[in-house]
Amino acid sequence: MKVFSGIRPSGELHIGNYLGAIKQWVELQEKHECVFCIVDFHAIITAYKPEELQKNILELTIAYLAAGLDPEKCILFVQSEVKEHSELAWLLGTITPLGDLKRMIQFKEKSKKYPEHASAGLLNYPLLMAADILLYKADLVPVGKDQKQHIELTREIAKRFNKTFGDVFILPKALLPEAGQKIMSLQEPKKKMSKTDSPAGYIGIFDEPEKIKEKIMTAVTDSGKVVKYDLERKPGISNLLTIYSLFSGKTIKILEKKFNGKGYYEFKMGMALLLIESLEKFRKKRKELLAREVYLREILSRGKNRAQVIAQSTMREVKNKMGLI
Ligand code: AQP
Repeated sequence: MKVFSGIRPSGELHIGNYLGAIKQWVELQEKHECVFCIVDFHAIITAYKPEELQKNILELTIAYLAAGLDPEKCILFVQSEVKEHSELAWLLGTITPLGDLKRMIQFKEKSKKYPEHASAGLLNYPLLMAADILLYKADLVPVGKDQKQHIELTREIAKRFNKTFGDVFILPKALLPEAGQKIMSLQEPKKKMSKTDSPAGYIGIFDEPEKIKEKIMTAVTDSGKVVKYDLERKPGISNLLTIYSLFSGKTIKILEKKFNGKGYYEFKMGMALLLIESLEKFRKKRKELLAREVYLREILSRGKNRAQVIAQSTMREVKNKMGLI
């Protein structure tokens, strides 16, 4: 199977990105042809600082490697370095009804949250995402739940293209993890954990031990005392239980038993220790990689060359079918 996915270099990678996306990528690279991208063209849709973008790209490269991606087993590259992504996005825009883009939940949410950035770019971003995926003829797209609707739209666009111009594209499927597909904010447990929100709401995969502890101890919970999974009445504790379960490999039922009669303080202390320990290898690897910029740039350059070969070949087929060559 062919696999494609990407993350925006728009801030620190958090445990939601890790549990929802990267953890699956690391497993998939063992068995499938994987292409993983740093989607910088997507990062400039919302507010960003141009002087920080290159640093964020390198930081995300480090995060990919520290979390376990292996450049010998997958292709890693930066989206804007392969121009076929934006070229195909334009072509796909010509066959996509405006209404399909306007009904995307992310467009509605992000244009409400950042009215000053309700740009054509924000509206059109699912077209660029469709191009990212379709260029590599991916069968599977491992993502968190928030991206599911965009993958469904990508399928529709691919279907429409194939029907109008002849078969070129594979119809991709979203691959969501069984648990952890939507990790919630530590401060607002009814909202998804997001890297552009306040840092108290997320745990960065490279956060230092004191920070991890502080964020978990101040995570919003309900006024009760019982450590029990109940999404309706205890969204905060339920979110913490999900995270605890995924990092420890223990089921939520077992954790409820373990903390039966012990209260939130003990539960949170246990969770802080677990996360400090689980994320230690990421912090260690990051420190090593920070001193190896040439090596990182080499990986991205090799990835770009490999990605370009695939992207150019698909674009030739697309242009041929559309009468552009
Ligand atoms: N809270 C989450 N739980 C599970 N999966 C998540 N993902 C994001 N947040 C969660 C998944 O991580 C991948 C990368 O997402 P992205 O950075 O490209 O865009 P995003 O969805 O917009 O991520 P953020 O963290 O919320 O960033 P900002 O604040 O920049 O918007 C995707 O597979 C996503 O599903």
